Amino acid sequence: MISRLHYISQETNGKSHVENIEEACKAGVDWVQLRVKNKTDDELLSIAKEAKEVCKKHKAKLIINDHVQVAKKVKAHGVHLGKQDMAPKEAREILGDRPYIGGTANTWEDIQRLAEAKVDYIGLGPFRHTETKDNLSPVLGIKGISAILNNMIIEDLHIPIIAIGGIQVEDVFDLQLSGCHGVAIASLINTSEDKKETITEIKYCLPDGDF
Ligand code: TZP
Ligand code: MG
Repeated sequence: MISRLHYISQETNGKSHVENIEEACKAGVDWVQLRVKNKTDDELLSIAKEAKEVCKKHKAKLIINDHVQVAKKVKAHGVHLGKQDMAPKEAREILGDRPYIGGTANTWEDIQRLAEAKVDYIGLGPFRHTETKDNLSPVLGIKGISAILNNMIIEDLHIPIIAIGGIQVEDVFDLQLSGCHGVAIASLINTSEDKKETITEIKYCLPDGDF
């Protein structure tokens, strides 16, 4: 089951990935993407092992961004792959059938390629401008996202779409109304003064059921 709220970790507010993950789990997230940039392989593996323990304690799923071998070593629930990362089909061979494999799409062409590769979900964005990611692709807005979702209906493609990029609480209802399965959020949650309230508000705008 693909959750409707994907929490993305960051080092922010003087807190480590693992500290932020624990706070997010306590505040109600059940799907955590560990997104570590600019660390050594050893540092990443050690963070991933700790993140796994925290997620296990809170019964949250752990998805590793970019690093298929790390996902395999820590027995993560899945991996999220951008366009510069390993091809989803290769990741599937390494990880086997069970783990979730998600991919990033910025265009309709990306969606078609990821559908062909049989990913389990697609992160589609950026919805808005965001400082969280470098080298951002052009912003899609609600119009761009809706156009892509309409193409998916026409082509009979059924893959959960998770909108990403600069998402605020007030965007979530419109995104789910446009046909997105859910949302992926980093800074809104990581910088929130009251994570429980923020996460409750986000979840309130999303349907209960999973895909
Ligand atoms: N990919 C596209 S936008 C983005 C990623 C990883 C960052 C999302 O973070 P935020 O802080 O919710 O904009
Ligand atoms: Mg990546």
